[in-house]
Amino acid sequence: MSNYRQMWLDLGLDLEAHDALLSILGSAYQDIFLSQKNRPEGMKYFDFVMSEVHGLRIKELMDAKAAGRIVVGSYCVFVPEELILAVDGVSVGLCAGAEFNFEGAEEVLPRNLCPLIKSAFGFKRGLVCPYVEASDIIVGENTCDGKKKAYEVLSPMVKDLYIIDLPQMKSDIGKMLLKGEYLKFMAKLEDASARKITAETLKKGIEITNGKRKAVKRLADLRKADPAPISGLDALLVNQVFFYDDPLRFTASVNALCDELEERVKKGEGVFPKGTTRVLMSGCPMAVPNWKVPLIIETSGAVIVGEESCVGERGTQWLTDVKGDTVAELLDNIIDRYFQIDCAVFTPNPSRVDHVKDMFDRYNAQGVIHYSLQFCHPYIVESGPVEAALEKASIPTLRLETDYSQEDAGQLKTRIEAFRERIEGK
Ligand code: BJ8
Repeated sequence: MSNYRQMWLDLGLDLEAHDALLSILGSAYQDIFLSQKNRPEGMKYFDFVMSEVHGLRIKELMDAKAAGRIVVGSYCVFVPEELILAVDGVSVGLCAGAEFNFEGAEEVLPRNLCPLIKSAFGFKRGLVCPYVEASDIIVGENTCDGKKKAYEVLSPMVKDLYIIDLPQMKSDIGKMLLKGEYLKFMAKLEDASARKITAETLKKGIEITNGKRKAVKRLADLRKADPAPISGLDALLVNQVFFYDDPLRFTASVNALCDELEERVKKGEGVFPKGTTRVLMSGCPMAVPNWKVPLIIETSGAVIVGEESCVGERGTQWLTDVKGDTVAELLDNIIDRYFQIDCAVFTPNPSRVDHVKDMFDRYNAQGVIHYSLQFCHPYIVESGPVEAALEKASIPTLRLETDYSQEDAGQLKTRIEAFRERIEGK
């Protein structure tokens, strides 16, 4: 990584703070991922991506910029990657999952705010995130109140913050709003990139994005097997890398991993013994390096077999229809696809419970762990009705609310172990 110091300086990073972040990230990765037993060989690619997450990948972004392509950073799965690819742009996810420089974040934001937002601000104010600094446009969106208002504070700190207004109800008017906003976003991308979106470029963008989604769906399907051929931690990592790797290389690497996992399933090989208690995660997204709860679960005698989350199936389960000969037709397909995302900012949001139940059945899960980040009102409030609906359907459910600190790790472990014992009927 030392080869990249000049690049980081050119991006304006604070090298001392950045070194500290890399060292925390590196040792957490070593402890959590590299110490797992019986990992698939195919995870080596993702280990490499993570070891170069601020190195080679950033160099690729800088090379893309030098070749005249734009880099578009975003914080939400409502930002359509298809449109960014249609102007030959590079899409990167910017959400942050570490308790880093919260003091800096709390100088401009309230303490009682979701850690995901505080983390993004901590990274920005601490000048440690090369993805933020490399982005030509940062796209915010009107989802939860925390993000919506925080973008107002972020605006003067970045060179070009573009906000997409999003509907909060799945109504006809809501869909029209989404269409109007995506049309405006297309114009913004065309202007920033000096490229025109055509039916051909949009179709290509849809196909590339669908390719990623199909690959992670293939990975998800393999997790139905008992024994599970891959840990929940490794599967989460793949879903996290989804947001910033080169899309074609990512798709090829996930498919290569799946080829290997298919062999494992055929031979009845897994990462945990057959019969290990299987849980489904549901709730807030887990951005890199937020691995706390999955690590506790998978070191407490259970295996995670799916994620109903935006870093997981909520973000990837729908494909965009590629049929259509005009930009207008293809854009309608994009709107149809994104309007299905059942984020808790929508009211009401009944399809989410249906999806959790469906995933519970599909992945042969035995319990659901609902994960809310502290102060995330949409998911915390929704977790009550979700738990009630699941328990009514005889699905054991545990509701957790936590942050990015390690302070509650012991308490979480006790609760998760008790939940596993409940599932096992002990
Ligand atoms: S579509 S889940 S990515 S908004 S955790 S910042 S909701 S207070 S991230 Fe999300 Fe888009 Fe929805 Fe998905 Fe707010 Fe909650 Fe924090 Fe959140």
